[in-house]
Amino acid sequence: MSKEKPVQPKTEKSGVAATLSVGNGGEWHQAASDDQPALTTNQGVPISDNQNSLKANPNGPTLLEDFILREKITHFDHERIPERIVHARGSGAHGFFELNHSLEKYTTAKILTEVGVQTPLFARISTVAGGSGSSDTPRDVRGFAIKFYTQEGNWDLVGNNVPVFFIQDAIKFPDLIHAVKMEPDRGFPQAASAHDTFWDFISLTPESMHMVMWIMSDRTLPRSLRMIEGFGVHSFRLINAAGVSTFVKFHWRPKLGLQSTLWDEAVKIAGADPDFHRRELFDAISNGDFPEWEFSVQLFTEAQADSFPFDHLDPTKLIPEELIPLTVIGRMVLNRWPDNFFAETEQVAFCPSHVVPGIDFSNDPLLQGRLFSYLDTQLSRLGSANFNQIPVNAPKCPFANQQRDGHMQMAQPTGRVSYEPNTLAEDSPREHAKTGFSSAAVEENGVKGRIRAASFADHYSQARQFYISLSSFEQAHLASALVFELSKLEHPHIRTAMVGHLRHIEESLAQRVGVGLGMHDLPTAPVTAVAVQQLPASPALQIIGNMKDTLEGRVIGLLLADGSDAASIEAVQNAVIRAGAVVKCVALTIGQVTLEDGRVLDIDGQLAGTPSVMFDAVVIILSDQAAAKLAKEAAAVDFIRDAFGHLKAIGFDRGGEALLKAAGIGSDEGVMAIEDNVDSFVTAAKTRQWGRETSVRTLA
Ligand code: HDD
Repeated sequence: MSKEKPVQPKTEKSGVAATLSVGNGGEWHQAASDDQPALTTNQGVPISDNQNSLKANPNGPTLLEDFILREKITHFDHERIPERIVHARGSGAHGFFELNHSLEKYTTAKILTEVGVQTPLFARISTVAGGSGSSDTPRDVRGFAIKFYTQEGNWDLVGNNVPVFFIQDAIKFPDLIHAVKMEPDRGFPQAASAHDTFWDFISLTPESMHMVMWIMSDRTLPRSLRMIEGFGVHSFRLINAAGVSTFVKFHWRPKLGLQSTLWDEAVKIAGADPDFHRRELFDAISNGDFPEWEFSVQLFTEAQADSFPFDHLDPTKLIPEELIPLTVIGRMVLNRWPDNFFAETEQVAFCPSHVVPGIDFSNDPLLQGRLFSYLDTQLSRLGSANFNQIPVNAPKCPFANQQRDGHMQMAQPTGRVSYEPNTLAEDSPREHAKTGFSSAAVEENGVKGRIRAASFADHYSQARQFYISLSSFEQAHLASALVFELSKLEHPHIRTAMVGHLRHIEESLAQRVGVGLGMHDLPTAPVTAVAVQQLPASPALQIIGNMKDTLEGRVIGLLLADGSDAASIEAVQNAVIRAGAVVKCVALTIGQVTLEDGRVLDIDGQLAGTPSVMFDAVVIILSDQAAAKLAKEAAAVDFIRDAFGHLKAIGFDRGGEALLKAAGIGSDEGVMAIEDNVDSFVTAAKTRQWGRETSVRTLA
């Protein structure tokens, strides 16, 4: 549990019955008292009737004269702005960054040199492909964008939860996104990559193979937005006081550890609660259980970079931690949900080009293109070059220049001078050579052209390295994900091309996927420009091997009914809460249940609307009669079968055991009587029962 003071959402006055009066047409008017603010138009004119438009007579036409109606409807008609072309669905929160290790040797950026200083920030975590109303749990990359409001201006670190990208050059981005978005003639699928156009493009883009391994892995099925990593992806530069620059990669690691769902679980969560991730983040922040990430850097010199077996300017490559270790330099805490979703989460405008003195770009061609794209996008999305004046986008340090006017200008500069240099306004802003932003003094030479560096030619070695680094369970999930996605294609030649690529990554993977797709012979692998290197495994890339031994941030579901045993419930609640998790009680109906000792217990969720996919582990505590009744309820049987199928720990008492039997659930290490055994249940709940998987599912 975080130590920071909880920030509760503003409480609404609830339960106060409205005083209503009835108008001539039977419509209700809510009576206002003198101390309530007057409802007005946007011009401040008080409104006397907000229920009826102005009519020529009681049954007559509405009058054009009704400026109140026209203003209200016009404003409503313009309430939407274009959603982001990518990353449209996102959740944001305010927080702070605190540095605990100075990088003064490498940079002048105060945010990276002043230990202990808390820099305010706004974070937005998103899916990529779906529209703003799509669900939270598709198989998709998560965007991980941070706007730091530093003392020296805003720094936007616009990354993903995957450290590499699909393409090496920004000129390919519109094609990539057109391919993954819903197909233009039919308008589907929404928020899904399992369709022909995506895999057609990918099969013709071998540079995407490393990213393909990541997106087909469990990384793209996060259990919670609090349980994902974040990566700046590109190499950036830090510049120190002497003007010397060092390359840097940025990493975020979640305090709660990495955790993913299974595919079947993610699909069912999407139905049970399409806002699963957003709600979870909202609840955590509202409860003072603040999400936290460690911020780390990988620092390396040009000479070190030259010795890597890949080009670090190629965004389809990562730098294994075994090669350049991570140095933890600070932490990010998210501690305040926005007051208004549109004003903040929707209008926040991130641009990788927003950097501060002491931080600079590298020549990564994807980053170079991004430096143009985001500013351009904000102009069309927010409609004005003055988008920086929207509170969530405005710097929190002083800012002043001679830029003027434009749509929706909020500032009202005074005086006759709107240019620099000048002699007429001594107090007007001036350039400061010493403290102002300077680019790294990098020498450039060579022949101009539309060129791809030869050092970008190796498309398979790191894809292979990622695959062989995974645990056997994760490898199986990845293979099954490929089978699922490719099985959805109408055009078999795309499947064939993809399996051909897999042969360069790992023959056994190609074999698994080929068999899963019903192929008799594996297709020929495509030609490669360079030989695939046998890079060593990097265990840091696993999820399962790196899960944290904790129940913090997890939720345990108790299936109860009238007559459930109070002592068992209490024992589970105490143990689970001690371990840092939350307990939610589920019963056939919402309200309360009366326990066997006569006490009443509040119920958090109604069974049909609260399936076990909402929980990390479950406990079934029932009287014999309740068990017999629930055995006839499909929702109760599914609750248990899904918990078992999703490899969760299941605890039970005697009645619970009867229901397990009725659901046809056998026993294994993760299914246990809780009597005298609550601690073992808590231990089992911290992980999935991986050994069970092959008994419930045929994996590729
Ligand atoms: Fe991008 C949004 C991350 C490549 C063009 N991108 C966007 C967001 C994230 C990323 C997290 C959402 C920001 C928010 O929450 O508002 N994008 C990435 C990463 C990339 C990447 C990690 C590769 C390493 N993007 C990329 C390229 C281009 C874009 C190569 C164009 C050449 N991205 C955009 C955009 C978006 C965007 C169209 C849509 C909405 C926005 O910018 O504000 O400009």
